[in-house]
Amino acid sequence: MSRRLVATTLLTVAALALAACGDDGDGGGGAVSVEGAWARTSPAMVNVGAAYMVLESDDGDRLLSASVDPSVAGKVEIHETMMMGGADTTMGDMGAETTMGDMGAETTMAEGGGAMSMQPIDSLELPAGEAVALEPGGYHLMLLQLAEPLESGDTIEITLTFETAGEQTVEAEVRDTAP
Ligand SMILES: [Cu+2]
Repeated sequence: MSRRLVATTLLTVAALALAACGDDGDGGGGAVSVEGAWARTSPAMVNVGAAYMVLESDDGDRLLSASVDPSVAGKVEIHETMMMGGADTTMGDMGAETTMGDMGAETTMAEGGGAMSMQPIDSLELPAGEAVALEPGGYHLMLLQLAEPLESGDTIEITLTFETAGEQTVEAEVRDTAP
């Protein structure tokens, strides 16, 4: 009995050690795949921007937060975009700090009728093996308190914090339109 217990313990330790190695960042293990990261150019009068990418985790994970250097933006939030039913719902429950810029950046997407609104979410679930797209009109990373407008051709570094995979830094190209 006790010998089996020891063997099990050793196996567990070995598995943990392997998992830890995988996290060291060579793309194996629990790393989340990040594809096609880009950020939209921001109009000069607006101090918020948005970044997009496709995330996929083999084993399932959760995006907890994102950040950028203070020289890019003061704060990054995970947002989801929602279709609003009525035409008179526009500015309702948005924080004063994000209001104008968010509306400017996002209402252009609402051409099919109906107003769009967005709100911060605490985290973004990444089901195992399922690509989760952050894209215009859907989930996105909101860059608040931009230090300078995002201009086409710029590249910004975004650090993503995942529940399991930990921190991963990606480069996002600033573009006028989706790649
Ligand atoms: Cu947003």
